[in-house]
Amino acid sequence: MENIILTVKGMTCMGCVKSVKNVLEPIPGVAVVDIVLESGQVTISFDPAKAGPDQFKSAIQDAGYEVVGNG
Ligand code: 9UX
Repeated sequence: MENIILTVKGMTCMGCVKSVKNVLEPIPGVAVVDIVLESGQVTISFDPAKAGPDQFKSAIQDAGYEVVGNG
């Protein structure tokens, strides 16, 4: 298992947090998604053999939020 932290812009309430969680959690290989609303930090624990950062970024962007960086 590997961890990545993405910084996401545009989440303004816990509903947004839930929306982002809901698009990431079903991705095969994703084990844990932890989101801090205030900082926009999205921590994803995943199996690198099955999923990766590009896929996470696309899913977040498709949900209507902006990925502004790693870490
Ligand atoms: Mo909260 Mo996010 O009511 O788009 S869900 S602002």
